[in-house]
Amino acid sequence: MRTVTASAKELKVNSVRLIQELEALARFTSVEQPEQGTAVTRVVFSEDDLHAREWLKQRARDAGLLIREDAVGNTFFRWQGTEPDLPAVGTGSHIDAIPHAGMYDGTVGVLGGLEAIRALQECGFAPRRSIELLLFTSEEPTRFGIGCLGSRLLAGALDPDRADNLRGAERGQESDTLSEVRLAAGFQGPLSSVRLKPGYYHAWVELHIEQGPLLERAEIAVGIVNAIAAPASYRLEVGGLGGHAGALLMPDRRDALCAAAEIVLSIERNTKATNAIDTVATVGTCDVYPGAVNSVPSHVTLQVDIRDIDPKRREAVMGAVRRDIDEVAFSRQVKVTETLVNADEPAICSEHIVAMIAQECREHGISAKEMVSRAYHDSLFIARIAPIAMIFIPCRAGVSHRPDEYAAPDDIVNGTRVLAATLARLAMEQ
Ligand code: HGY
Ligand code: MN
Ligand code: MN
Repeated sequence: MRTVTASAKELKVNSVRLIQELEALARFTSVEQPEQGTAVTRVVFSEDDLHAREWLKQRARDAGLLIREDAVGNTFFRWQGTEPDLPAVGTGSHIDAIPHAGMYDGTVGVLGGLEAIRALQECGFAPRRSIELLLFTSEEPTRFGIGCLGSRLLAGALDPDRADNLRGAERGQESDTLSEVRLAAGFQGPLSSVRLKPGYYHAWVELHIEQGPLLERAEIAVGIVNAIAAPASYRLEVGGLGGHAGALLMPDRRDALCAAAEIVLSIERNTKATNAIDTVATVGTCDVYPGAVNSVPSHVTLQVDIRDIDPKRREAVMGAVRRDIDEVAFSRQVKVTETLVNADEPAICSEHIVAMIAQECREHGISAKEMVSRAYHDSLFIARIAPIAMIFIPCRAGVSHRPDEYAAPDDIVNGTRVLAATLARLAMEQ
């Protein structure tokens, strides 16, 4: 049995198996398929999600991995090392998908991680440190309104009681709490048991599609992430006065949707005013009550997502937006309440692991460049308990969170090969 690091030459990623598994996983969805592309909706703890998890667990069992699920459904697939008591080397990502998303976001990191382990097994490599593949619960904010739910709990970055009482963000209806949903899905135990001890991981590397156009534009095969932008999200409730669309005269109106529209444009204007390419903001949902064509909107709920690699600049944008909100509230006689969902710090990646990935790319003859991740990932929170890095692969035209999201097989295989070689090197470290 080989104990040296798996050399680049001997690593054989089984691309047919990997692409077939990505296609199989994409079928765990109930959403209607478009003419072009592959649409995937897979909300956490939905039937589709639970069936996909069972399918994945069987693939991991077939690879001889030890499986553990925690109280929120984070699932650990461990390849035991020759020194199992040493802190493991981790990799992984998510399989939940926002409505009408694509088939590569997250899944490339989960199935690429599984394939990296199998490629190392098949070339006779024996890791000193265990290598652990992690499937995170609820990376997407779709159901519970906050992203990276599972990794926040692993890193101690979210209060377990607050988490258990999060109510589904399926708008307009009272939905179950996380506690009710996870117990019904079979994940028992207190959420306080989810947190990992510091030092649990020796190192962590996540493989993910770039979800942006830079690698493809530069014709570079691998992005080595050196920092992950800081996300923040808010819920804004705009309370006005409803009424009959015909009888309520314009001077008497306190139209919540018109006020919300001014707020949405303020968010866009103040974000652009930073003239910083790294500052981005999105109002992704707008729920109008009562939502009838002949009724003046009395209440609107906006979910706001704002990110920057510089959290201070992000906060300055929100400060300017709040000043505009005060003016809109006064001039339109509406009441606006702000609820902070999350405001996180950015993550800086480990220079050591970044350099190691760069070396692996050189040895594999794969073009690479360092870059910032503007999307957030579970690695943003794992960075609080372990040294991390991420490996990006190109996605066509930078498209993501859409059915026409696409990553080429060669790029997926390249990323998986670099991941496997990096995990092997890390797993042999003192
Ligand atoms: O929104 C994000 O950045 C991630 O794709 N959930
Ligand atoms: Mn996503
Ligand atoms: Mn993702």
